[in-house]
Amino acid sequence: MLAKKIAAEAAVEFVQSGMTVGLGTGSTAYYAIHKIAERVKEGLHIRTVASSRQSEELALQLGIPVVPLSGIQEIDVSIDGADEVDANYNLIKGGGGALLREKILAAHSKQFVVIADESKQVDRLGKFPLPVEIVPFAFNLTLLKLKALGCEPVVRIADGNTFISDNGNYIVDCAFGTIEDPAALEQQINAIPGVVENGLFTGMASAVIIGYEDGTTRRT
Ligand code: ABF
Repeated sequence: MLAKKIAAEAAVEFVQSGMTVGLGTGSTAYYAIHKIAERVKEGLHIRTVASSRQSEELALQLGIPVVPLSGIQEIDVSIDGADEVDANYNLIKGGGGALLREKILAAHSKQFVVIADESKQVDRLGKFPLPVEIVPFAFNLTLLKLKALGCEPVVRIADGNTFISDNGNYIVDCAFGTIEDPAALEQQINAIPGVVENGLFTGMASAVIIGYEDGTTRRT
């Protein structure tokens, strides 16, 4: 898909030799990882950390050096996709189930560059059900607390089984409808015992690159 590819490739211009780079997850981040691999072959000297097993495997297959997160202090730039992006750079992420590691990477990145095709732009977040990662223990009680915040929580199923994140947890997709105050909701959800993290990323993005099917990109 052209729009995703060109947004991803534009973001890779942020990467320079000597940097530690955070690799996102998903079909847009896939193109960024491929572009980074091309540049590594041309002599770009970097190390990377990955936000999912899937992205780590892809990077290693393509010859990109990947180091464990435990071995680094800070990330220079992370490049990652999103499910929704609002005009204030607030995001919903986690459609791919990697939101916890993605948020850890973003929180430790000097620059967090978000890449998306035009379909991800929204005025207000909330049409895309908000993914929330919860521990399996007493998950039904955690669902009650989530419901009390005004959503319909649904435990994610994949291939007929409960989806298990890279961290051994469940993902619950929470349809809130329009989210009036994303920053407040992000905190309210994380205050529930049993919640590990949620897919609202507020005030974290340093740049957003949107790709369009006509072959243009816009950096906001
Ligand atoms: C990850 O991939 C996510 O946080 C988000 O859920 C998804 C974006 O989807 P895609 O890039 O495949 O459209 O970045």
